[in-house]
Amino acid sequence: MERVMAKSSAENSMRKEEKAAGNLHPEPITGELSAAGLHFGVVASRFNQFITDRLLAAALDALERSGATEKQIELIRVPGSLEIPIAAKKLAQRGRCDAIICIGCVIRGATAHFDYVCNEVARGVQLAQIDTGVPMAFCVLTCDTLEQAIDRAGLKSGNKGFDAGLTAIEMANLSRKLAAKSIAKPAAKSRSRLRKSSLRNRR
Ligand code: INI
Repeated sequence: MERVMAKSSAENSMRKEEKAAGNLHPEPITGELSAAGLHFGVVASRFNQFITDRLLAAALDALERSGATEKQIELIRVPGSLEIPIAAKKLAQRGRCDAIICIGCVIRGATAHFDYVCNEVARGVQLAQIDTGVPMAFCVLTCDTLEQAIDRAGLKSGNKGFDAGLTAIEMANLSRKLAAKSIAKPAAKSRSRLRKSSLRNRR
């Protein structure tokens, strides 16, 4: 009985919170998942290539399924993950890429080297995208074991390369929208539907 009362009081307070949230429903600005008209860079590391090749294949698959052709993609190879940020930054500075996918795989060894490589590649890619304004999808696996890496390159945990491909497409489109002076408003029909639902909520 006590549990039932507690549940209904929790439901009531949730309903009150929903009401308090008001009637504002701003239309979010998002990037589409279409590669049409976009240009992509891919920087892939050769270290642990058994894994990075699988991430690369999945990233390219995501681009292709979203409508990209070979002409829209530039592939750069670097020796290890530590070299990804400089290559990605230089590629971005050439001015052609709408987004860049950074692919690497770091696997923990017996020394502290792993930590240095992981920290620096993450920091480097983040700095590169902030400095250049070109979105960079971070697809550098940082794993304790080879098994964890395999799981993330097409086995139990999906393929992070595919996810990175989609992220690059979405961010490339979003970036173009945000760079434009004006952003297209949502279609008139959906705006009026929004207004009606907000009026209904007010009653
Ligand atoms: N690079 C990787 O991409 N993954 C690793 O696991 C790795 N380990 O473990 O050493 C690695 N090291 C190389 C590093 O990225 C540089 O290429 C190298 O230090 C030369 O600058």
